Amino acid sequence: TLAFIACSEEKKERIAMPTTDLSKVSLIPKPLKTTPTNSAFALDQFTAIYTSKNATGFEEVGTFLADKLKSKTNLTIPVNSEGANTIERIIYINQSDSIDIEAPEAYQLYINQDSIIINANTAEGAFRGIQTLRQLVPIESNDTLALQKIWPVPSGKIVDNPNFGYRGSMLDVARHFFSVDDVKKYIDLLAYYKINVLHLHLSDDQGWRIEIKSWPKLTEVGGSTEVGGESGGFYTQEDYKEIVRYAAERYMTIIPEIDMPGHTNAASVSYPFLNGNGKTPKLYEGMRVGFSTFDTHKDTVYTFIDDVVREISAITPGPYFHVGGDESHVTKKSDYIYFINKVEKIVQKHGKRMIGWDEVAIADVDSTSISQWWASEENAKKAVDKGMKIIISPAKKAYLDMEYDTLSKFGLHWAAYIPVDTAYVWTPEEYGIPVENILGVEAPLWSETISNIDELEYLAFPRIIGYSELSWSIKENRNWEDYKIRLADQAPFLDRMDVKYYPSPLIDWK
Ligand code: TNX
Repeated sequence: TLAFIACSEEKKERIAMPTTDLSKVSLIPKPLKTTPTNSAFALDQFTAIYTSKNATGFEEVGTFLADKLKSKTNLTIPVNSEGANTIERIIYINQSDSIDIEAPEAYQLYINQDSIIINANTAEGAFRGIQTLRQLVPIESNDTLALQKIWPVPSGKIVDNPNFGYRGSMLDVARHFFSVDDVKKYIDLLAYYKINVLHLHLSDDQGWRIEIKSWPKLTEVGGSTEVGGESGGFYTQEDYKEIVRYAAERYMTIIPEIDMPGHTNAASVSYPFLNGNGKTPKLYEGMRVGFSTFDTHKDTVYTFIDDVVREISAITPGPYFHVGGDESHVTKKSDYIYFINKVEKIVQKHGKRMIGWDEVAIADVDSTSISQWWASEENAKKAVDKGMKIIISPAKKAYLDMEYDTLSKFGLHWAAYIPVDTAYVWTPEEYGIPVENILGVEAPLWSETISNIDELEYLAFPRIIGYSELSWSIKENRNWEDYKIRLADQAPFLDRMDVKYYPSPLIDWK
């Protein structure tokens, strides 16, 4: 038995023992069910990881865990090593068909004194489970109670499964471009909080950000600018594939968005035949919305769109293609409907499900298409009437580009000021959209006012952590007073990851 478990209360206080009460660890998102047994597993140099070997992906999950534990504790924990006779404690990551909840992302975590067992139906579930384990490992080792350093992990059982299968974030790389490395850093942080979708807003009036081999001027011309006149940028298809691969390694789906028929100035500057607003398109570096449109009547416009959707779909393993469809203020309503109807067919032809901002529900869209609700309740209702699934992204609650308050360094406030509590205290199921229609929650980060990763992090963190809990944890497990303490405890992780989060005065940061 480990000495530290038996040590006196007095001694515990003196050495500031990390808790052995599993229900007291600051986990985000909060798991479905936690049962503490008030002892601990001593993570140390005599620990090894073993995984199912015949089930796809489990060994990689084990290796991912070992890497993250290495950077947190500097321990080198072997994965599936044979004949290691110094091993005293084992972390098992198993494929199992007999866990309490049958679902792709469900997992069960048992922490005992000499073993940790993570059981999941799929490697995806195991991956979510190891994020919980990463959060359970204390930052500081205990150096006084054994000869070796130990990181005590409180014992007990966790049964977990997400409330929503779609837990998303959107990044606007069009208004300002963000490098592949920036996107990877963001993906890493999102994955730690179990977010499983990253929607990339790849085109807008100010920039076109993805290489299309059959239409090279899109990036040569349309990719050359951004808001404020800086130099823009774009992803080559190889860059994009690398983002997709990196996300997939973290069981995260990338959703590409090509916004149309509005928000298309950059495309129309590159190929003026696309333009339908009657003016000569010029590169645009401002922040206005709603002035551009494709010419919805030309066959060549649809040939162009077919090429774009085909090339992007071919390098996108996920099931979705987002066509934007928002704020097409200079497209006639009948033209808009005609356009969305045609584009939906193109998306389907290339094997994807169409997603559009809530306006697309005014067209004759299919029930298999998805509406992303951001503003209009009337459009949300239309989508429900059409049997569509809906992604919940209300601007007043879930827009990461809204200012925290009047002192905010970045952001806009056309929808609302969104302090950290407002971002967290709401219920996706309480907007009158039937639960069966809700696919999940997504928090969009528009980038008119941010141009580098530090500024991105200022707007996204800490609010995105709250959206992770809003989409993963059930309502009964969410509570602001409890959450704000758990959020404060994220500071050491965020600091270690060099995240320039907004230090909200509502939180008593550690
Ligand atoms: C509205 S939300 C937009 C974006 C802007 C954003 C700024 C939506 C579908 N369209 O074009 O970037 O507001 O907050």
